[in-house]
Amino acid sequence: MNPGARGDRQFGPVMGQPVVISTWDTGMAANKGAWEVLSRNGSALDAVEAGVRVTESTLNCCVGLGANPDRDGFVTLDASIMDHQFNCGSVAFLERIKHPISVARRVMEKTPHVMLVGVGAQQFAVAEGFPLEDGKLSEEAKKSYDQWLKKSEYKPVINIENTRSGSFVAPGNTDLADAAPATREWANAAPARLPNGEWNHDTIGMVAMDASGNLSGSVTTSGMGFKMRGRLGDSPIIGAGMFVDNEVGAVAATGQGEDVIRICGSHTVVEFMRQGMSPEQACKAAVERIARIKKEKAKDIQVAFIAVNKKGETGAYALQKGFSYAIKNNNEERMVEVKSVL
Ligand code: SD4
Repeated sequence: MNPGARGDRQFGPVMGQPVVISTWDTGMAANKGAWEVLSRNGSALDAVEAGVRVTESTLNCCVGLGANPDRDGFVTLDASIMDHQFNCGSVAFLERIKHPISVARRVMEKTPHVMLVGVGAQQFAVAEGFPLEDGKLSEEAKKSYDQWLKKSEYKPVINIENTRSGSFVAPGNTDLADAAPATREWANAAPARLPNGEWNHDTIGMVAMDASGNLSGSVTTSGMGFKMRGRLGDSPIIGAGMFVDNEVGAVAATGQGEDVIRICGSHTVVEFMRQGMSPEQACKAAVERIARIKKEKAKDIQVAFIAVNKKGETGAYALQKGFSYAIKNNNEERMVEVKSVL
């Protein structure tokens, strides 16, 4: 069978038409970084690494070492990367390393493994020559952490795992009014929205197609601000936060990782595209699945997917209004407002 054929639908590479898309406004600068590679006929893999490194290098609430810490005051980073041949690598719960995406790539290229976490990931990074940074919070992160500490009345909660509601709660939401105190505390530990009212996430997820028609994807994040220590989201989990099948398409997710993991989100979007849906339709179908699962609680969270298919068509869908993605190709460089289920 033609390797590009799936059922009655053909996915041929679009030679010479590179494209890169990435999540949220910070995607504009990240796309520029990726474009430097793509416009010189570089690989999609190099592009998605270079692109999100731009975001890792800038001050951002939710990406890189300047980001908001966990509830114990430490910045812990997650990242994953995948190429057009199912090679993939990820790091999670990584501390004091500036470029987790590049460590993820080394995991992919230099170890027989896919995923390294915590101290082991850090040891590997240092052995590979990545500098160990000082671990101090950025001024901005320190301010928001101090503010969060005041309101959270943080204290360790016993058996919190047994009481979790599975949903972060927006400020003012009374759904948990009757819940066990520990449940409410856990909800407060990782607010759905930051003090300025914005959603508590700003992951950079990026997918790209290069001039040879090959696809790759990357994600890098500090996860949810003020999360429980040790919490991982979807971003480092291949198939949840990001997935690439070079015969079909590439997908990245942002938003509340727990609910992306629940449906193996990015892989699910790829499979919908394999069935013939456009990138937007496929992202929509996955978001609708999350909405069905979450029922009433869907209004308290945000989840979104971005996707590119083998024809270089792009699309996205979000659960809530307000999500946008950045696109760059030979013809355009702009933000795209994304439709939402709610
Ligand atoms: C996570 N999806 O850790 C990532 C980052 C994010 O809300 O967007 N957080 O769940």
